Amino acid sequence: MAQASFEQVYHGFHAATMDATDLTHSNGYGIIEDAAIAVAKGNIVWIGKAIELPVHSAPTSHLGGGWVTPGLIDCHTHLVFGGDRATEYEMRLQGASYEDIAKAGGGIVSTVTDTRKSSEAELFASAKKRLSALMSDGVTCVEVKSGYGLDLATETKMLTVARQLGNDLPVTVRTTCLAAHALPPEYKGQADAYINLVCERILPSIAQAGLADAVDGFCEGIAFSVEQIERVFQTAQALGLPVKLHAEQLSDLGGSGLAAKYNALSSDHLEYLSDADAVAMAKAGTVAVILPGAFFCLKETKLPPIARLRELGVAMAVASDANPGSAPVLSLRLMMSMACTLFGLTPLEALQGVTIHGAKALGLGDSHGQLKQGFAADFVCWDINKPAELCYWLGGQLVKHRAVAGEMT
Ligand code: DI6
Ligand code: FE
Repeated sequence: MAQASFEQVYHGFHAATMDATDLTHSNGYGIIEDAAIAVAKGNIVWIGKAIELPVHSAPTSHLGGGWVTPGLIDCHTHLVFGGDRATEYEMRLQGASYEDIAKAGGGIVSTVTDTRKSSEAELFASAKKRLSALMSDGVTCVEVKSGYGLDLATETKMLTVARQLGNDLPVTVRTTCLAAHALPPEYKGQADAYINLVCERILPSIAQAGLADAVDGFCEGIAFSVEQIERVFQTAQALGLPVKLHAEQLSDLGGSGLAAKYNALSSDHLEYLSDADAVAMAKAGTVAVILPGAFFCLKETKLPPIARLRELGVAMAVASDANPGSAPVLSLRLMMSMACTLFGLTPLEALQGVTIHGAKALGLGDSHGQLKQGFAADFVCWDINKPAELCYWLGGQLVKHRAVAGEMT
């Protein structure tokens, strides 16, 4: 009998495949009890019940029980930055608001100063520590944004470091140029001139160097207007790069409607999202990325319109927003928990948010975020008895095994 050409077989676990097309086994998790996964060339080449495995002669590992899910995808982070903002955190605890601090020259701009001063090696070393924490809690794919450079040299430095993280560590890294994150101090009072720099110089150069997989902006009273972001999106489109947006985090400027108009991969934050823009996102297939860590850290009280997004069928992703100001977050699983407790997602929606929908928010919906033939063999084996435990436990070490491109890491 012909043998299947597997390179490695894993068994000894139940699987929650999150497979969108084959939900016959369960209630949305794509459950396969007593499952096996066969891999070759970094991809899943067979998945099903272990007793149905085809004849093969590949090495076989028993994972010792527990549940296997797709590796977690953190689709919104700012992991590369210099310094920290613990002092600003103490100021906020004393009553200063995030916007007050930003207006007084602190906030994002203080991280810009520290990031400009840091060498590539320093940025790599500090980001590696934070990324390692996310990875040890189950992340196998992460998006990393620039946006603390706000000049060509430093934006380039940040994205080079982000690419290097992906080359050196067992994790897939997608990079996003967020040059339109804040107004650099040298452009005070000249936001349009800075947007000229972003569109005429920074984005073309970053695109030419192949350093960005997408382009992002911050549409907000303390950052850029819809008109300014539209110029950034037009430039991105001309350069062939997909867009995403920080929108409706602190107020409703209508950024998400603009994002939908440009077929953005995602619109992120969304506490102040209007109904019209939610409808526009649904029509465009733009993913709603919810960031409960920033909501929690800023003691935000306005909730994103989760029930409406659900009703409209907008895919909801959950991400860490890991950054030194509004979300010093080092666990994506904790964000799943907060997405349930603070925002009312179900544990199933939270897991979809860091797998199938996280992948979609990165343009990786056809290769990542599901355990399925032809998809990347990125998965995590968890020491749990049911998938809802991923949201239920706060902290702790639940990861038993982690595989990226079929290799245990
Ligand atoms: N919103 C955020 O959550 C991050 N950027 C943004 O536009 C926060 C960035 C920071 O405070 O350093
Ligand atoms: Fe962010």
